Amino acid sequence: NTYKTYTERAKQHPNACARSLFELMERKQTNLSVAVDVTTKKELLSIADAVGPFVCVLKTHIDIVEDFDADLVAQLENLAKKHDFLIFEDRKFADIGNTVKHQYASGIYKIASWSHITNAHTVPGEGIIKGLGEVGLPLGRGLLLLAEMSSKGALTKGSYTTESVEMARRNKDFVFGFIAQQKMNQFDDEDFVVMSPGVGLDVKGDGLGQQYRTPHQVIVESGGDVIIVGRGIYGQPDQVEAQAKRYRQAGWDAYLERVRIHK
Ligand code: UP6
Repeated sequence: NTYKTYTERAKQHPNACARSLFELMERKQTNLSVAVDVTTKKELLSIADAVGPFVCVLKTHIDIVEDFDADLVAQLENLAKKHDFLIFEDRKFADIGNTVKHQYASGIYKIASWSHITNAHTVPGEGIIKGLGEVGLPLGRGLLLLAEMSSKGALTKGSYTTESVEMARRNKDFVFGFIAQQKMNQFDDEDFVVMSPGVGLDVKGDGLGQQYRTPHQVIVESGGDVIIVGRGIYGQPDQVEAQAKRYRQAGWDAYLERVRIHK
């Protein structure tokens, strides 16, 4: 399935969140997700508006925004409609089921009410998926599991990764994919979406453990589906739109190459 077109995968996919994602990727011809890791409402909205036309998914870390308010969420939702993208709050839940249930639905952020996609570590075991699912499933939300991290020395490897994939297999109603560095599909009947962070065209790292690969390495060589790019795009404020176009093109060219090679 990794080597099929996004359209073919949209037609066959059992998960509604994955279906709408694949359809929108094909419609907008983009497999780019921008990570907008900025700390003010104004910057977040202005970058989201600038990159909106070029992304399939806008990734947020909502808890770093200093002047967060309900209006920010309303405006983000408007931009998602205007530009046709999904919102992914990169919350990286990591607690027991009962706690994450509250963290997902309640508090100041009420993530489940506005974020189409969120993610979770598998450290606590499968209860974390059950807890988040109680909140997210009735709302039609989708969950990604962190099967592999991009950073140097990450412990997400070996049996941790394979057991995370097993957890996803047992919870396909809610879990539609992974944050990972390579494709995770093993069987003909499974089609997990892999979103890969740690993507950059100009630098190899950030001095704090982040490791970057190119869109070609991620999509063609490793079988990832969505490239997640943060500082490579918003790093220079006067180049946000130009960089978004550049990464969108690099990601889409890589996807077309992958489909061509495996035809
Ligand atoms: N992220 C990673 N690596 C992971 C998981 N998530 O970098 O394994 C997230 C970071 C950040 C983004 O939290 O939001 O992806 C990467 O940003 P960057 O392109 O600026 O390094």
